[in-house]
Amino acid sequence: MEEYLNRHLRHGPLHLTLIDPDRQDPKEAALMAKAAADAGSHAIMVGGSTPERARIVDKTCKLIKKESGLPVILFPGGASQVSTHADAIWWMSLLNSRSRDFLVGEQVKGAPTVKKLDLETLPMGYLVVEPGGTVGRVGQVDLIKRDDEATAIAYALTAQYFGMRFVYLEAGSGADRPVPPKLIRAVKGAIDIPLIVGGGLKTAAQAHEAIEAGADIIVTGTLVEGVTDVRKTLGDYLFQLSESLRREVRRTLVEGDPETPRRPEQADDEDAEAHA
Ligand code: 1GP
Repeated sequence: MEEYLNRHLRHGPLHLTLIDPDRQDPKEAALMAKAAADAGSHAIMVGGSTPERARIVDKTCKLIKKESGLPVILFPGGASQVSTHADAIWWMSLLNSRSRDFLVGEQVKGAPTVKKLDLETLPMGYLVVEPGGTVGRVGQVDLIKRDDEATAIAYALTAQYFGMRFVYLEAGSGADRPVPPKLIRAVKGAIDIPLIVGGGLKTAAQAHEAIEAGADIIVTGTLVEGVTDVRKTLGDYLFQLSESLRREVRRTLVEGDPETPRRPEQADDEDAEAHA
């Protein structure tokens, strides 16, 4: 999985779709994932900040993989959310939490299961920025202030020096304000590992700003929740973000080629120009 992400990152930013298994039944989740795959999303993240029942997580992952063909990365809110049907798990520590549970406790509980299932771990430092939403509250977070670049950089460097291979700046799912581009730029300038940004990226303009500021991977969840035509909504959104994502959309929506995993390196310049 990490190899898949890094290979795609060489061609431009990635988009991941977050699906919370608690918000719909597994069949509906699978249809959303299929539409996200058609629209050009690179992988599906499954998880949420409230403790889902393990069976629902498992069934959701299984159907998503079967229906969409996209890789599934677990985004666990706790140790119970581990599934044998996922390709990998964000092995994350909520670094600005005040709770030992979210720093290391849940991870200690879940590690033996991860070993047993032979799940690939993607070590990630998870940092919650104002407003923070549910994850800020549930995760007992000392929120990073939106204008406090020094603190954000210090946390991001801490993640990198610990050997974590991704940093995630999270404003909270459904946030009314996403992570400010200035904060993204500051963090990106300080670290050498891929930067994930999510929370409140409701418009393509906001996501574009995040990418321009240095986000390597953007995550959206709320954008496709309760939407009737996920394929079109997400396709239109991704088409506006970057040339490499435009190529993904072109391959899927225009060519009708939902085959995965995606290979943006195979899309030639002519394709991109034709739809610029
Ligand atoms: C939450 O960053 C993700 O962890 C997605 O946020 O639901 O606001 O897109 P949204």
